[in-house]
Amino acid sequence: MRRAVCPGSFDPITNGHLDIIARASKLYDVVHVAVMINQSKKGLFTVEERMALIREVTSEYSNVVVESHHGLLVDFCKERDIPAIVKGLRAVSDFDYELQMAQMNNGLSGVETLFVPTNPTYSFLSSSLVKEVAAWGGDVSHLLPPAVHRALVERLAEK
Ligand code: COD
Repeated sequence: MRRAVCPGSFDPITNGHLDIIARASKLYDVVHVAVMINQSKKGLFTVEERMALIREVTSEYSNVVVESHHGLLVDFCKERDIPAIVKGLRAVSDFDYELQMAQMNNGLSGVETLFVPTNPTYSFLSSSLVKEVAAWGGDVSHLLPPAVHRALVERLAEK
């Protein structure tokens, strides 16, 4: 079984994330989507809500498994015998930090990181920008799966 992980905060999952997960699902037998828990960063959605949204929008990909992890990504990989991390690269600005993480993770455990160039339609897209624009009433419906857009609008209305 060829396994890979797509890690992230996914607060919430965007069309950019989904594009990378869908492409990874064609390359690997099993793709683990890992919602990494960062207790010092309070998200707009709880980890359970993020996982439920990811499950909903990836339901058509039968080889995608959604999980969460508190701790190092390399430990998540070791526990599941995952040799590869798949990351999307949006722009040169992503590269510096992504390269540092890839080298650190490889040095810690030998896990490899594979970079997939983002679909140009989503090269400017991040969860934080989407939340900021939506919070000010901007239309982000074309940047999110419909279920995620609904959840975002509802969550912002509660605030
Ligand atoms: N197009 C393509 N890909 C995208 C897009 C887009 N528009 N947006 C995001 N992505 C991809 C990128 O590969 C990105 O890395 C990934 O999706 C996740 O994005 P986010 O924003 O949800 O998550 P981040 O950047 O906050 O995730 C960082 C991690 C949680 C992966 C990282 O901090 C981590 O591995 N933490 C675990 C603790 C650990 O092991 N630390 C040591 C690291 S060396």
